[in-house]
Amino acid sequence: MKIGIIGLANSGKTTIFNALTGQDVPTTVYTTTEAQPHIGIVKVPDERVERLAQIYNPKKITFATVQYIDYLGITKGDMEQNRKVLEMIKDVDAVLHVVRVFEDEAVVHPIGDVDPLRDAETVELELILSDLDLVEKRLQRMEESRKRGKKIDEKEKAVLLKCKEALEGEQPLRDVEFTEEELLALRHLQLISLRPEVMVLNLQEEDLGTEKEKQLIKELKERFNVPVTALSGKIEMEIAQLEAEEAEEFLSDLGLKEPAMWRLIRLCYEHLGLISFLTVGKDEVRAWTIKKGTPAQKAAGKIHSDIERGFIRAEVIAFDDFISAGSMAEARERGLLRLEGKTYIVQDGDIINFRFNV
Ligand SMILES: Nc1nc2c(ncn2[C@@H]2O[C@H](COP(=O)(O)OP(=O)(O)O)[C@@H](O)[C@H]2O)c(=O)[nH]1
Ligand SMILES: [Mg+2]
Repeated sequence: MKIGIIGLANSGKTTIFNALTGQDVPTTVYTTTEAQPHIGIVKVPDERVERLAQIYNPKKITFATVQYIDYLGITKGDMEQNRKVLEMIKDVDAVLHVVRVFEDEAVVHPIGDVDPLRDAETVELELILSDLDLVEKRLQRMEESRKRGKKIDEKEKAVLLKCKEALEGEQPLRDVEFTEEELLALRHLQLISLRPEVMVLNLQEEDLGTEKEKQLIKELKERFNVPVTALSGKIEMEIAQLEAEEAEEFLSDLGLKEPAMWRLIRLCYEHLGLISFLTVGKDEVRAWTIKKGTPAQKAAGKIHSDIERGFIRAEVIAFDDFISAGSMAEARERGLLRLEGKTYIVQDGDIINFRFNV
């Protein structure tokens, strides 16, 4: 899974990137213009994988991973610059939109003062304008082709017009209903407002867990129709640099249950409708990410296209059933191991052994 971090300059994107990845990229109080995006890959915490690794003691343990990309801020009214920023994250599965709530005189605000709702609106509008520009240019090119006597794809044109209308009404494309076919026709444009989004409010420590936090979350949720969560980027970045034991102590002092690193991954997983299935063995214990509702044969393709092609059956057991049985042999004995066909819908935490023939 790939997640792109966006927001205004100095909203705390890089700070939160550090918190999410445990990296230590320098942050600045002035607006940066550096050319390189920051990229961090982190494992998706999964107790099931750890438990299975204890049982199998495999040569290799592989967690599902998330890749975060942090680049420059979105600038109000600067389409050219914004396009450069968005170009960098156009193939992400989800967008993490950082909104500044923290007050700090030393940290310049690009619009002058701290106003979360206005800032979020500003960024959302820039995403919409950027998409509108792409859609209009594409329509123009199609029209030119048509004039030159070429046949154009009428289906694509229809869906582009549908996008244009929504975008002109300042509606992000993620709020528009599209058929699978329409989405396919749009795919090559890699429109950013089509991506699922999670909003993160970057609070100062004193505001954590307060009425102010609750109120803001409610307000932004209602306004933007996306999941909204809050954290203190600065604190979370410190936590991410600590050893596990120290981090736990620090968290409980602050009244937090877990680091934002975990909470945000879970939120994105839920919001994107992602689940994991597991494979086990002496060589490797591994988690694989799929979309909820994926049938067994397609899930097999995650591992290898040969397994998908030559799919015969899936031997499946739920993680909890496996743990209660204690071993595969015992699970088989108790009839907990099921043989499923290619249309079986894989469930979160299924341990699967694919039988295939190529
Ligand atoms: N007081 C305070 N400062 C923060 C917080 N998060 C980030 N900053 C500071 O704001 C400045 C800009 O942060 P940065 O992460 O570089 O913002 P970016 O431009 O969005 O990447 C840095 O000086 C950070 O230390 C926070 O939660 N509280
Ligand atoms: Mg930055």
